[in-house]
Amino acid sequence: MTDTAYEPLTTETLAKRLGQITAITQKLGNDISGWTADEVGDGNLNLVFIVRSDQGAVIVKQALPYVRLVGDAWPLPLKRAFFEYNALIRQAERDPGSVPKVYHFDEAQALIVMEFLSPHVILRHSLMAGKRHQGLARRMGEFCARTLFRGSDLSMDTMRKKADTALFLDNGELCDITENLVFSDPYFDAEMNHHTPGLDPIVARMRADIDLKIAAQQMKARFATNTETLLHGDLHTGSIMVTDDETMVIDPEFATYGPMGFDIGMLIANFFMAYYAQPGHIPDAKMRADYQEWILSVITEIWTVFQDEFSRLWRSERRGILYQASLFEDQGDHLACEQALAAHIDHIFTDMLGFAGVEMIRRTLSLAHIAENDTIENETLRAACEGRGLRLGRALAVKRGDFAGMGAVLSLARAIDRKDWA
Ligand code: SR1
Ligand code: MG
Repeated sequence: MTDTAYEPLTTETLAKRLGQITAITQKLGNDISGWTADEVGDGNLNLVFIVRSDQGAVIVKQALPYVRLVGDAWPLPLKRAFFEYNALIRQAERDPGSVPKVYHFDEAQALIVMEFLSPHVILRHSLMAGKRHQGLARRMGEFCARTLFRGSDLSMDTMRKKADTALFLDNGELCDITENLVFSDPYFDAEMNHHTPGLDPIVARMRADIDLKIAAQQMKARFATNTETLLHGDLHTGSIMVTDDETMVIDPEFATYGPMGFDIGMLIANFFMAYYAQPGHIPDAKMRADYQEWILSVITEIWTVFQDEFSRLWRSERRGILYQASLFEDQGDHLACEQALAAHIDHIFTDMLGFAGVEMIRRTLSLAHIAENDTIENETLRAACEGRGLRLGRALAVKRGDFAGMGAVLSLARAIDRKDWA
C-alpha cells in the first residue's frame, strides 16, 4: 500500500488499496476489477475479509483502533497486529503447518494477509453442530507441546529468550484485557459483566467464596509474573479451524510470554464448556451422551499427546537455559533428567487445571461469553448448562493441586453433568 496513515479497509476500498501488493496479486491476479471482498469477522476485535478472484482467495485481517465487541468507547492499540504477525511466524517455525501461511504484513495499516483456509470452519461452530474431527486432539496436543516447549527457556538460549520476552512485553494492553476479564471481573460486580439471570444465586455464592477469589488471584499472579514460554494467549475453540481431518490454529494476537499451562488450560476449558452446553444443541439423549463422551475423549487425548510430545522434545531438544544436558545426560544421570521432566509435567498439569477453571468461570460471568451457551434460547436450560460449567470451573481453580490425573478430572466433570442442580 502506498498510503501509510492508518485507515480501516472496507469491502469497497480493499481491492484498490491492496491491488499493488505483489504478495497478493500473486494469489489473486492483477485484474482487481474481478476481486470481491466479504467482511466475515465474527470475533471480538478485528476486521476480517475474504478476498476472492477467479484465481484464488486470501484472508485480510486488520486491527481496529478499538474493541469491536464494545465499540470506540474502548480504544485498543493497532500494534496487536504486529504481535499476531510475530507469533504466527514463530508458531509456523515451531510447529510447521499448524497456522495459516502469512503472505504480507503491513505494520502501519495493522493488517496481515494470509492463507484462506478452505473448507475449514471454526471449531466452536462445529462443536455446536455435533461434528467430530479426526486428528483434532492429536494436532492440538502436538501444537501445544511444540510451541510451548520450543518457545521456552528449555529450548532458547539466554539472549534470544530475553530479547523475545522484551519484544512481546509491549503487548501489554492485550494482557491487561486478559488480566481483568479472566482473573478479576467475574469475582465482583464489574461494569461489563453479564450473566444469565437464573445464575444469580450461584454467582452470589461465588463472589463470596474466599477460596475461589484467592485461587483466581493466584492464577492471575502465575499469568502476570511468569515468562515461561511464548503463549498463543487466546487458545479457545474459536481460535481453531477444522475440516473433517485437518486442524489449524489462528488468531494469536494475545501472544505474550506466560506460564506453560495457560494455553492448554484455556483449550480444555472450552471443550468442557462445549460438553456442558450439549443439552442446548442435541435433543436426543443417547446421541448427546455419545457426543459428550467424544468431547471428553478429545480432552484426554490432548493431554496424553501433549505429555508424550513434550517428553520427546525434553529428551531430544533440550538445548536452552534450563536443565542443561551438562548437568544430566552428559553425566550419565538419565534418572534425574526423567525425574525433572515428571516434576515439570506435574506443574504444567496443576497450572492447566487452574487456568481452565478461571476460563470456564469468566466465559459465563464476565464480558466475553461463548456461542455454545449464548445460542441456547431457553434461559432455564442455558442457566443449567452454564451452572454446571461454573461448578467444574470452581473445583478446577480451587482444587487444582488435588487431582490425581485427567481421569479424576473427567470423573468429576461427568458427576457434575449427571446431577440436576436446580
Ligand atoms: C475485549 S476482548 C474479549 C475477549 O475476546 C478475545 O477473544 C479474548 O478471549 C478476550 O478475552
Ligand atoms: Mg481472537
